[in-house]
Amino acid sequence: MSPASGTRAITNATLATCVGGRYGLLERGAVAIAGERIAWVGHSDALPALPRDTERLDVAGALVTPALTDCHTHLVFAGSRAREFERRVEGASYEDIARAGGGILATVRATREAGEEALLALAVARARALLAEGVTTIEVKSGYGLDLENELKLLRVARRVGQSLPVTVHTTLLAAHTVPPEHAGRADDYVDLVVEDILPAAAAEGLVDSVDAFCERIAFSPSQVRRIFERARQLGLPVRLHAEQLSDSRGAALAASFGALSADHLEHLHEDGAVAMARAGTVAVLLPGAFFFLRESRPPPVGLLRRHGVPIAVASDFNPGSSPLLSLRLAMLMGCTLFGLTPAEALAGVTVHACTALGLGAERGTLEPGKLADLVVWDASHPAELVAQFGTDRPRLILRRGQPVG
Ligand code: DI6
Ligand code: FE
Repeated sequence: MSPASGTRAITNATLATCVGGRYGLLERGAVAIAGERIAWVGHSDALPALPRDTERLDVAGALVTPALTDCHTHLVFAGSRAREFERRVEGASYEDIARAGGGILATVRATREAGEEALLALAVARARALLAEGVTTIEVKSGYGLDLENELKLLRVARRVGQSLPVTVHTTLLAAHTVPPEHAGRADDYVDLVVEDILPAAAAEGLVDSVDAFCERIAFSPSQVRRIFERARQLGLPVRLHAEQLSDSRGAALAASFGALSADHLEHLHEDGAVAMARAGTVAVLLPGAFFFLRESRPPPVGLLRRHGVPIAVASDFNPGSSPLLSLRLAMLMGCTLFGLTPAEALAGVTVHACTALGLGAERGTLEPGKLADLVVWDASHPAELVAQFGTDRPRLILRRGQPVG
């Protein structure tokens, strides 16, 4: 139950405010919450006078961070690709399997057959697992429908996830994930369909918060992506891009030229791409789950991103084919062990920079007055403990818009 004044105060906390992309540690810190928003952040001794019925919680030194944001997931799909993993372990590559009609298309077949309610049940269970580890904002892509009816179906399911659980869902239209079977060998015709039908229809239904594409040899060329981004721009929708995952297609620079919110993966990024991203304020979203599961050997150029001041986010990329990783906490750890991120970068990558990658930075991602009171009290006393441990602890308390979750 909420106090009548809607005021809460968490005191005696080790705060990691994440302001400026650093830990922003404050020992013996306090956060006052009025309604949905953070009203005050500071030292517990300096807490201003609050209404008498304020609900106070002394957390005895426990760590408090902004709630986590998973800014890249493919949460809505049916079917399993475990048999494909068997083939990959025996030597087939991800690209071989895709070219032979497996890969993304295998999931498209299963997803087209599934009804909206069945897909919703699957997606809600997945989102619940993320929420349990402190994730209250989730980006959800379409991309396993690949025709008008089925792409809209996936986006509707994504929106309904946000109505079924206390999480905020950012929907992304990824109709240009791969060329569907009915357009095999006619990628440009499929891009026509995306540009003329799917994108405007999804936008008209209010189902699209941003537009993504897979820019890759096995998917769409930069000129095809450009057509999709131009349409998105006409419709006033921000863009993001799967870029430089398996090869260098110069997708990051293209995305930056459209002021993209993010460019994601980036294993094969070159310096000109990093420079363009820095200038455009495009966030680099690193996806160590896909790197790990595809047994890649070339990590994204983190040094280059740092040198040019590109903000770095980390996400799960949860999907059935390249990253069946339903844990943002583990993605943080893998960002450190596989890509050389520091734990501070990993935390910033799932809070402040992840929110910027969704265009939500003004409202979320740090502990600051005026922001939404989405935060987590952890069974930990330092943020490095959130990273240097896996498969274990859970949040002690999750607040979303000032209200306890669960
Ligand atoms: N890159 C990826 O890693 C995922 N999509 C993409 O564009 C893979 C999705 C899948 O294999 O199902
Ligand atoms: Fe992805």
